[in-house]
Amino acid sequence: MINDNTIMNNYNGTDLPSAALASVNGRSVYANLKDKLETTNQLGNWIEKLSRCEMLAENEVDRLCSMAKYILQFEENVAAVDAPVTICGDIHGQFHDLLELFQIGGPLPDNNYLFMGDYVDRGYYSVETASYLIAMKCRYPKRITILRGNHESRQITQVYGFYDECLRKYGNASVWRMFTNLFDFLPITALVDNNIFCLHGGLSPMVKTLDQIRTLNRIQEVPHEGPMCDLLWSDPDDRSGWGISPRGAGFTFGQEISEEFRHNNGLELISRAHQLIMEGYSWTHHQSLVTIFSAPNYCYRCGNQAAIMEIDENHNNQFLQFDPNERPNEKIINKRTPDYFL
Ligand SMILES: [Mn+2]
Repeated sequence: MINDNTIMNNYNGTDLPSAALASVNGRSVYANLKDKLETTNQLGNWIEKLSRCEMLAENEVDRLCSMAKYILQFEENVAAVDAPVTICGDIHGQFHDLLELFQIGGPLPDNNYLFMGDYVDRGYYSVETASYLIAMKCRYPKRITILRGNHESRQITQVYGFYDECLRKYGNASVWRMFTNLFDFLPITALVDNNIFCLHGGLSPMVKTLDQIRTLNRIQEVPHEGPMCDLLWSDPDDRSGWGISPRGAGFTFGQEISEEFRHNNGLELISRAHQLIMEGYSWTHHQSLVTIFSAPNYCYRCGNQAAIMEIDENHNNQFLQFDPNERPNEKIINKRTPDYFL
């Protein structure tokens, strides 16, 4: 649990929702039943609107982000998740493909989901994608976990599309500010049944144990270096040891580092996202680490499949692959797959 002083120092007390929704640690935080019903109805209406790819009004995003902050402040840096759960990788503003993902994986709240970050940038619908996932988090807080990716950052979103999209769709930067303030509250890693460690990027030379992650102050912009940065930016590599990352942040790490981290923390598997995979998923480091990428035909031109990983009660895994949800107005721009994407 992040400590209360940290939360209060970083928390803008004026935006607490008048009626928080859901229960936190089994305790109802609704002022009364009427508030609870109104909030539930409101979230239902927002989800319905968003599922038609219609964006929320600015004041609705404000309220939604306040609700989400209220819930996320109670989540730990290493969010505890129970199997069965479906684990998903990068989405990158491909909203129609996100709807396809829920078709393939099954709807909430009948299915549990864990998303490993990178909801915004690159695709045309970062606003709708972020709004939808955050609304689902508020509506079904125990059923969906949303981790932070390296793109859930003020600095990166100003370069790769989300900032411009907010400006274009809302006419000012306030919605971008609301979302990026909320991103500071997203948990940075998750642990499924104390066994499967999930995060966006990879390992850090400064992090040997999960307890070290638990002590980090995560309520901040993604730093340029250090453990929190590495967890969101690093990549596994075929070369052994720690290497300098071509991304300019985080590190590359070899198989023996994955094995050691797994052994020291009693882990069965490390699950991460962050890299384009043509088949949607890929095993590496002698099956100790899996990469999952859930944006099919990434950037509308990479020609890749997407995948999600279903983990059942006995920790058996099954991958579901899917192709883009075709839409006539988004033609394939370029078949060439770039060598490298951030
Ligand atoms: Mn990433």
